[in-house]
Amino acid sequence: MHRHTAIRFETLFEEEVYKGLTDFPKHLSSKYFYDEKGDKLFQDIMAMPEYYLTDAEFSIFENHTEEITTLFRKQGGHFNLIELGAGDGKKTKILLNHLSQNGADFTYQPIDISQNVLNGLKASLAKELPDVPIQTKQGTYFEALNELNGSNTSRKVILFLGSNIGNLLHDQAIEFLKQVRALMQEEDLLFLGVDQKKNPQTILDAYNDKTGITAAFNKNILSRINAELGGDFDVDQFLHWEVYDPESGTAKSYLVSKKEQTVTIGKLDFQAEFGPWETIHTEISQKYDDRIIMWLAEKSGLQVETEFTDSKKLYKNYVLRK
Ligand code: AVI
Repeated sequence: MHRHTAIRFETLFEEEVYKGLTDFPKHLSSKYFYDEKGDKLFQDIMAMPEYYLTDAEFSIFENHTEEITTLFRKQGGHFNLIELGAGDGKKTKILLNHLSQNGADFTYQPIDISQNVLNGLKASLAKELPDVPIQTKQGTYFEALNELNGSNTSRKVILFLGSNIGNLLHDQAIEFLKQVRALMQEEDLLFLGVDQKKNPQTILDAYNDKTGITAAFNKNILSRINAELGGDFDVDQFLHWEVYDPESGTAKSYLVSKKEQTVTIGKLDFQAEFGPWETIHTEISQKYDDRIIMWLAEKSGLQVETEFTDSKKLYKNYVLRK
């Protein structure tokens, strides 16, 4: 039975879990994959051979270091290299190293929701690239961007890598890009990493690896509900399922209930009923081509200045301006 009286939620997580599991069809947001265990599983995904995205972006940075850093330095003077959702900074370190060795006047400003991630990044940079000035900001992209903007007038180069934009629906991506644009000056750059449309099988393999790491990552959202909201999901009774539509370029992840079952979520004081093979939609990972990117840029008032790709054209980094 669902509780239909007005419920007071203590956190957005509680509210979204309740709404998502009482909706039809059911859904949960992929932003909740990332607790400590989820962060670790995502690191494992990035290291898998099937997950070509990370290697492709890494190779773009390695093969085009000079051109990319020259673009960043084009206007001269001090600039802030801001990274939205920095993670372990592995790819960015290639650029940081090159900039620092060539005497660029810049400050690296990684933004991440997780202080844990930022501490790790700070420690590894202090060891590997001690000359790079770093200023970390914990928070959501916009809180942190706004704060950085208010406190500093330096030129900005904003990095949004790893096809993170692909986890947003087109409307959300446009809203996001518009908000980034509002914080940009004429001379600022947005450096955007996006996965490309390709052989559909390559995409399905990347999001449904045989070792089951992606399945564990997807199911981690249920484990989180168990741990944080007193849920009793039996994660083995759900199947990780991936589909890819080559026309729209949208990969979608689901958790599929293997049987009729009832799950109690203690903290929310409600029970979610699942029919056999009922789905919970958990994530989209959008794939793009130049036309989609041009359309997104136009809708959000940005212009594509140039782009970089890897030898197999699996992935692209676009440079955008206001
Ligand atoms: C973080 N994000 C860009 C990843 C992606 O490719 O959509 C998350 C992920 N989901 C499954 N595998 C990786």
